[in-house]
Amino acid sequence: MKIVFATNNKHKLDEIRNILGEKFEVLSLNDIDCHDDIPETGCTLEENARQKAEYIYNKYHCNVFADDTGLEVEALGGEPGVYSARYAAVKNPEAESHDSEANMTTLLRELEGKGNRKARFRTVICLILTPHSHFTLFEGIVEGEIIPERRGGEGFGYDPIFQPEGYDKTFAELGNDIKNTISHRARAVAKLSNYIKTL
Ligand code: ITT
Repeated sequence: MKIVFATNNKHKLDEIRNILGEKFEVLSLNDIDCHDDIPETGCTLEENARQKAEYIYNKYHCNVFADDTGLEVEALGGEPGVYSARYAAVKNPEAESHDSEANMTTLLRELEGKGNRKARFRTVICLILTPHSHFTLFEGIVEGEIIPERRGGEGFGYDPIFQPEGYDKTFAELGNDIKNTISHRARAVAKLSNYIKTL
């Protein structure tokens, strides 16, 4: 089955292809020649995932899913959450959006002096299959904590400072093979894959 993953993030695309294996032919936005700046203006992960999937469905009428992911830190009332990609820019308008180093620096600064470092990654996937335009949402969560310094060279985004519960290594140290079996995205994708199998 061919399905478009509506993302501009190459790391996410590689992860999903790895997790879904041979069962699906996952096409990127590049593969369908879509170079649009897809709006992501929702106030929740659910709204953003739906907005991205509907944008592609309405324009190309193809099977599509989109995800939105946020890092939710308990002591910061769930921040950066839906602002995860642009956290540094939210706190400092001169900072760039999608700058992982700046985002991590900002988060570590916000957490300075706070005893509670509990956090979770939450992914929401929105799936739309032809010929119907209704959508289905899938959620995946991994609990963990934010460590005070970066560790590890794999993964992307906040991976060097996120240590999943039950492990003494960060996602960036554990590497993609382990991350892809326990991560927020892997859990949401497993639900999506099971759902499609039942159709
Ligand atoms: P698209 O919207 O094009 O899919 P994005 O990079 O904006 O790509 P998200 O909005 O889903 O992706 O994610 C927001 C940010 O959260 C992202 O830029 C990363 O910094 C971070 N992030 C997402 N998934 C992550 C993961 O598995 N590990 C570490 N950080 C992650």
